[in-house]
Amino acid sequence: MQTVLTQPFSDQKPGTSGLRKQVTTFQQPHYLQNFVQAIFDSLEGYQGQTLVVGGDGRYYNREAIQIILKMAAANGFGRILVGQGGILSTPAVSGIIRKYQAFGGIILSASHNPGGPDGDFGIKYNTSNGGPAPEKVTSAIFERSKVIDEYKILEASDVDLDRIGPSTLGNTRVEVVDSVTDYAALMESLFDFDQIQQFLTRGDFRICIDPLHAVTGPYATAIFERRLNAPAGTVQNGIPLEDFGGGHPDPNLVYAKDLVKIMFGDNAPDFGAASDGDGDRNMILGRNFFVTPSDSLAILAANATLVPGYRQGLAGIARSMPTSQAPDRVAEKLGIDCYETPTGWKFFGNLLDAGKITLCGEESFGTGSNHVREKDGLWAVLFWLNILAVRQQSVETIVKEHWATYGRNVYSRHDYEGVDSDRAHDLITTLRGQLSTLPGQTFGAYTVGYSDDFSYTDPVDGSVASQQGVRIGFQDGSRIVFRLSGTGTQGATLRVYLESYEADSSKHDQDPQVALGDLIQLADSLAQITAKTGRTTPTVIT
Ligand code: G16
Repeated sequence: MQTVLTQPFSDQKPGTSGLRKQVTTFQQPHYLQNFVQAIFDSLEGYQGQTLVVGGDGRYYNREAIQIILKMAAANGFGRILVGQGGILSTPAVSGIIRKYQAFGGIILSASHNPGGPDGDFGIKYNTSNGGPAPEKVTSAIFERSKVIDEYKILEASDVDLDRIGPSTLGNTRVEVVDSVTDYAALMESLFDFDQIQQFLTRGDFRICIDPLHAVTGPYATAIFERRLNAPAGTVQNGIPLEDFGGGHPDPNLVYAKDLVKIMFGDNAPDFGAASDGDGDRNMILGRNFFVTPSDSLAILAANATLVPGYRQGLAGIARSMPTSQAPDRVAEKLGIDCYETPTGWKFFGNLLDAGKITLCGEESFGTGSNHVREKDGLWAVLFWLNILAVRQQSVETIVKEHWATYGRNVYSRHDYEGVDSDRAHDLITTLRGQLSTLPGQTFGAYTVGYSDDFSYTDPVDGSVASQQGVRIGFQDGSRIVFRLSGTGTQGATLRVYLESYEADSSKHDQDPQVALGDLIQLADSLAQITAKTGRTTPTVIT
């Protein structure tokens, strides 16, 4: 065992979901090692315990895993479970931590950010409930990273990550496990696979699944093509590649372009879905039809009792603050609580552990439940397919019937990526300065009802998260939310979330960009987006 002297790096503050940086940053000598040691130094009681390790297969995954295995062994973990080839999706890690009662897990991914030598890499720690470390743990890791002066690592040859089975590293047992088996079994315990299989093999309902050359490739192929017998070729772009084939593994209408072309083309399949780099996000499409993630959560909640794993009903649901209020309407009708949390899956953990919620989701293409403590892309796809197999209607019909019942929360997010960081912070600071004067002011058809910087008090442990996004709510129920992304690695990304409510079903077919036109202009003038960022149009609209 070696103890290596090191010096702290000042930039190891975890963001919305772990530490994300460019690969070249992680490749600096000691950079990854410092952060891993800072994680271990912030934990107590892991000697002899089990650690789960896996990543999304992006460039630098294998090298990072070898370093982490040797450090975990040197630091005294008793057993390490690692995915074959270093591959484990984020929800699969969460499930494995829970199933094997591990102490925690380390996930290597920069999620939807591009990969490759010039792309991004990331690392995050998950606790024994299978969920992302809460803020008090990530803060402790950051504090430790600022003063760290040594780390421990074993001098040993690399573990063969491709061969399933046990080996040893010093006194630590390392088990290379199949990446898919446990996850697929968990899915089969929640959904009616026989009914979905019949539905997919009948010949009149075609699906197309696009893992975007990222981690869900092997999971999707095993579940859809082998277990559910969907035709070969149902899964496209299914081989995980270190650079995701040069693409951007972000399941939205801009980056999932192969799938969008098929689903909005002639003779389109009935259902399409994509997932992101590490398999926790999902995008759901019908034939020529896009389902917003906020609507998707609302529809899953409204139809949950059609699915075996949720037949007993829901304890409650939760959504992140910028997510549309469509799920709130379903919760109200079901007579259950709907919690509003800050952006970041880690904020759902306590609510799930306390049994206060069963389903949760975010506008950022994330949906999940109490089956694990991460959002889960393929779970959402299977949930939709189970509902479709029961209801025997198209995706579009199901969404439109939902709107007819609950009204439509018309929604869009405008992202301005790669904005100069100082300018972006100045924009938010200026907005914060106006918050007290906005209520009561009228802008065209909109009168401000409230304006604040969202603050959340966790109902389970009382912890407070403040400055989580500027909200401006209007008297007619419309909203504009501004916040800076916590997952980007270059400059700043300004996110503007726009929402209005339309009860009249004769207006439900309107293009959201048209329906939200006045709010979009108002957002620009209130925040001076063009003047402060120099941008006239968003980089990505979803
Ligand atoms: C992460 C978090 C999500 C969050 C998303 C976007 O997702 O887990 O909770 O909604 O980032 O965050 P931001 O708006 O700060 O960029 P992922 O899929 O990147 O891990």
